[in-house]
Amino acid sequence: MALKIWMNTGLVDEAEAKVSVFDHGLLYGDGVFEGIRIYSSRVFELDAHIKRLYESARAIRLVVPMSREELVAAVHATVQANALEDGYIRLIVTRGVGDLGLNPFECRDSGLIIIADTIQLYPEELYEKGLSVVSATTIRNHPLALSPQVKSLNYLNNILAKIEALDNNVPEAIMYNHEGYVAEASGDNVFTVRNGVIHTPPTEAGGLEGITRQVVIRLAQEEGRTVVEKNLTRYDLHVCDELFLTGTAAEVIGIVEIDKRVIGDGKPGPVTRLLREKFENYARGKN
Ligand code: PXG
Repeated sequence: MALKIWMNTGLVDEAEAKVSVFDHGLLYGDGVFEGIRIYSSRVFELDAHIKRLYESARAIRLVVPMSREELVAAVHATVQANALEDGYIRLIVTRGVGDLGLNPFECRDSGLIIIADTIQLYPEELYEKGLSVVSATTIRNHPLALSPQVKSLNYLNNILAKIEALDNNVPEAIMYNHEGYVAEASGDNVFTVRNGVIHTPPTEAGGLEGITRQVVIRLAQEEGRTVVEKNLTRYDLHVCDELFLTGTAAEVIGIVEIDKRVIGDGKPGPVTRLLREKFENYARGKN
């Protein structure tokens, strides 16, 4: 079925949802975005996603062409127009149409696109078996270049790491920062469990401030688990008892091999399984 897409001020048919070749989102990757899930007809953690979108936009001096309230209403209108019970929303703000020069202030109006569609997930079997990953040689953006906290339309840094993963026949790669500490995976945040304690890199290490990450930290604490934000090295990933990723698309997924080292007993561990279950229940409003 053809989708209805929100383009700037209202919904249009998919066939009419087109962007100018002069949009700086295309010419320079100049813009920001969010990826949001719909579970059981509810938009998951919408306020947190809207907040992050506005912060990303502010950081790059991009004007979101709507108030937060209007944007929330536009998201809901797009979900309803496509009658989605479960799915995925891609919210995009581009710098808009300008000329062929870099100057973003020559672009008069920011572009706003909202796509709500179904989502292609990792097969269930991978959640049971766990993923293999590799350490990427491509480091995460330096914070004085493009801050990793900006969810910008320029994802080449992460795409280069993803290519390294795929070249090694694994679906994900772990990215380190310019100091050698773990930053994140190409599209997910990283957690370890060692001697019963959950660790995750602080945001300053170069990861996106993941919304799934925040939910998982809270769910773990509600279970009485200690979660410590601290810098992790490749060694920490190689020797931990459990390793897992969190993100909008992957939710909570165990890693059972990294750089050919087997993690734990080679299966997703008990903390990973518990947090995955807690997350599923929370997302679907079952707790
Ligand atoms: N790091 C990066 C670089 C991301 O892009 C995350 C961490 C996890 O953040 P959230 O807020 O989603 O928990 C992301 C988010 C995809 C896909 O199709 C990836 C993301 C979001 C939506 C879809 O791989 N990444």
